[in-house]
Amino acid sequence: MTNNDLLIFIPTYKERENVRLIVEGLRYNLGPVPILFCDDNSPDGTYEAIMDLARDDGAIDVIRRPGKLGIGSAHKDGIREAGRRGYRRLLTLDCDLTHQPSDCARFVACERGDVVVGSRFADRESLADWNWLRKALTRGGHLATTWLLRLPYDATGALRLYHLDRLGTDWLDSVKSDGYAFFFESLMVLHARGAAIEELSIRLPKRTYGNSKMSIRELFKSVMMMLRLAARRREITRP
Ligand SMILES: Nc1nc2c(ncn2[C@@H]2O[C@H](COP(=O)(O)OP(=O)(O)OP(=O)(O)O)[C@@H](O)[C@H]2O)c(=O)[nH]1
Ligand SMILES: [Mg+2]
Repeated sequence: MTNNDLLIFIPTYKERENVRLIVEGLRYNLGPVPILFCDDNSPDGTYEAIMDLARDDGAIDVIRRPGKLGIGSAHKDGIREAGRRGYRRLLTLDCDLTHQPSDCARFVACERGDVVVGSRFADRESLADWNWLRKALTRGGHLATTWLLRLPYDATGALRLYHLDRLGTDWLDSVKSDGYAFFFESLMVLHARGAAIEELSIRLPKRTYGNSKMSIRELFKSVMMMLRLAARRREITRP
């Protein structure tokens, strides 16, 4: 693996307890791969916790933004930064250990496709630890992206491997969402551009520390974005 082969990107908002655990898990499973965090000035000291880790580990870096600008905008900044730094591949994941570092190793080993996304629907046991409400919301989101956006993938997850050497980053200019809708909008744009999308089955334990940042308001905004994208689907997917 060359120095510019792989970057790991992790957005954080109020994840102080989780940053050390995720870094330990990634180091154990993937070795000294560079990790870039994007923290939105979390009020709980997440940035300081990342800087503590970075003092002992030179392969940890962080973008600090002035306030909570949204998970989608963090992913866009991370992907663009990886492109600017010349990385061939970018692995993205959540900080809360729902994306398991052992699964990340399978993504990194996957050379198929232009983008590899984690699937929570290929294996019946993927969401075994979750309560019925989160399962219902996740399955509902999956049905909606499958039928309204015609995306035959798990389009709402953040565990992804982008082969930036094949995709570049210009496609991001077409992705407007700064919130959770980023995940399905980005996949729709990539799908429309003919990118090869691969899926790997993943199992998600539920969050152990910290709280979900997905508010009712964020959920509502994502649903509205999905309806807008569904209405524009033919225009977006026209060759
Ligand atoms: N930089 C940044 N990170 C964010 C923002 N919103 C969420 N995140 C991070 O994005 C990741 C996913 O957010 P979660 O709150 O876990 O969302 P979720 O997975 O839908 O919710 P849970 O299932 O309850 O964990 C976590 O690492 C968050 O800290 C944001 O506005 N800015
Ligand atoms: Mg989560």
